[in-house]
Amino acid sequence: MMSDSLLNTQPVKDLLRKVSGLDNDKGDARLKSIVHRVVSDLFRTIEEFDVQPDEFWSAMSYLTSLGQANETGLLVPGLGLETFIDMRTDAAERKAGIEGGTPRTIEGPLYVAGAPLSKGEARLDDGSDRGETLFLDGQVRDTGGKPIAGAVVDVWHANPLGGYSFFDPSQPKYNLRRRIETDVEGRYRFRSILPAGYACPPGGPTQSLLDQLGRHGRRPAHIHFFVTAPGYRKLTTQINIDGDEYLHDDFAFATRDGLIPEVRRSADPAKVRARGLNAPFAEITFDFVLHRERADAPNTVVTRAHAEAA
Ligand code: MBD
Ligand code: FE
Repeated sequence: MMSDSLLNTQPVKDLLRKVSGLDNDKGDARLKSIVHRVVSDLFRTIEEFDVQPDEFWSAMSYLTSLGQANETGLLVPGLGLETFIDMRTDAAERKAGIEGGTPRTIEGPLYVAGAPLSKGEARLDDGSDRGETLFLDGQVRDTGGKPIAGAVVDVWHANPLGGYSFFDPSQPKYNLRRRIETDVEGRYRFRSILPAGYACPPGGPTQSLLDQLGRHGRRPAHIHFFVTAPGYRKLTTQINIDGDEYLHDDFAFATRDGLIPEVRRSADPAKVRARGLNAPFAEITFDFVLHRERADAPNTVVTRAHAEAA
């Protein structure tokens, strides 16, 4: 930084202190410090890049349109912020001696609370969607290999067009969203249809920024999970559908080793008939390994605004 920068002058320093309330004794001390840092960094960016007024106001109308389009939750993973938050939780856990178990990855913006709850098994689709049938099953265990009965596997995924129910109003309520309680052996299973990858809304503010960064806004096909059980650390994760062209090129940076299970495909007519189907289907087995809750580790239950289907 140039030493003759406006930023180092007393009037700008005074301005930043007043802006962030550091010159009064009211309000929230932590927030004041953070606002001071963020606004100072913005001033610095404007100064160092000699940002012109037109550019500045274009950025402000960008933020307005991002909020109006309800895409803040989409830009955040697109800029790697949600992954960075996860990296920090991973690091804090390592520091607390928590290692192994199923890796976490980002929640993303498309969870809806309150999906129907069932015991042991569920069907996520209502049969109206065309798509390859998927059978997914697995076990929830602790890090010692002990099955966890009564764990809740809260699962959500896109349809074969990459759309999520609720956000895509053409889909039935809670389509492809369920909560499944594990049985006495810690097992869960469900029938659904294979999702397709997600694409940021074309023409929206997130895609428009990505375009200017020379990036795409695509995610590989994936299935989201929250896995919870009393006395255990909440797991937020996803699995990817192997073979997707964006598997290792996710605009939201959520793909991780350990989250790409094998997809077993069956076309054998006898097997197809045995499942009551008339077309080839896919099967995935995926087990979840949870850590016991501990007071000295960062909380993994994240408070975040969620939609709830009306
Ligand atoms: C998704 O389905 C998603 O999971 C994320 C992280 C971002 C956009 C769409
Ligand atoms: Fe998703």
